[in-house]
Amino acid sequence: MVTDRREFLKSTMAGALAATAAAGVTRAHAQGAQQASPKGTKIKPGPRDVLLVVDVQNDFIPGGALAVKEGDAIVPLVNQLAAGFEHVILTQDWHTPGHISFASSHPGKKPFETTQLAYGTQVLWPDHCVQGTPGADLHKDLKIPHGELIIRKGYRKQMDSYSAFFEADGKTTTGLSGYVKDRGFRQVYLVGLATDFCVCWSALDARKVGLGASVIEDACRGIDTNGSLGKAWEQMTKVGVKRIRSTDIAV
Ligand code: VGL
Ligand code: ZN
Repeated sequence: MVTDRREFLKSTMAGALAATAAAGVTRAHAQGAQQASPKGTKIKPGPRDVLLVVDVQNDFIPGGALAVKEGDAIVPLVNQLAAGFEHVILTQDWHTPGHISFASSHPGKKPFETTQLAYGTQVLWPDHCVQGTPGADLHKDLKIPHGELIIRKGYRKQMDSYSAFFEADGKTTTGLSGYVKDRGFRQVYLVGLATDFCVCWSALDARKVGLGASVIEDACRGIDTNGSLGKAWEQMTKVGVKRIRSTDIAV
C-alpha cells in the first residue's frame, strides 16, 4: 500500500500536490474532521489527542460475570496503542450492589432482557463490576503507567452509565467533558469494552460535546445482544464517529 502510494506520487510529479495533501490531512485531523485518513497516511497522536480506554475490567473478560467474547484479546494491542499516546484516560464501570441495571434487582427478569425505567429502556445485565470487587478491577495485564485519569461511572444505584461523559438520562455529567475541555483535548480515540455499549455511548457523547471521536475497531470487542453491534455502528457513523483500525495509527 505504502509502495503503491509512493509510486503514485512519483508518477504524478506531485511534490507540491503531496505537500498540500499532507497539510490538508494534518489540518483536518487537528480540527477533528470526520473523514477517514486517506490510504497510506497514518495518524500521529498529538498533544490534543487522548486515548480513552473503556472498561477493560475482569468482569468483561472471559471468565468474568459479563464476559465479552475475546475481551482479553485486545489487552496487548491496547497497551501498545497507549504507549503511543501522550494522554490516556481509563474508565471503570463501578456499580453499587443491587444496582438498577442488574437483572437480579428486577424480580422475574433475566439477564439480557430489557425493562422500562424513568430514563428509558434499560438492558438488564448479570451483576457485574460491583464496587471494590475483583470483577471491577482493571485487567491485570493492562500496562498504562502514564494514564492520567481513571473515571468511574455507573455508581448511582438508580441510574446506569454506559457513557464516560453522561449517565443514562443523557444529562447527569460524570465530569469528563469538563476535564477534557480544561485539558484542551480535541480528539478522543476509543478502545476497550464493549464496542456496542460503553465504547459506543462514549463515542456518541464525545461528538455531542464537540470532540472528534474515532473508534479503533480491532482494539474493541462487542457484546452483540439483539443486534446491538450493528445498531451501534449505524448510530456512530451517523454522527461522524470515525471507524478506524490500529494500523491507521502511527505508534
Ligand atoms: C458495559 C454493559 C453493562 C460496557 C457496562 O462496559 O460496555 N456493558 N455495563
Ligand atoms: Zn455496567
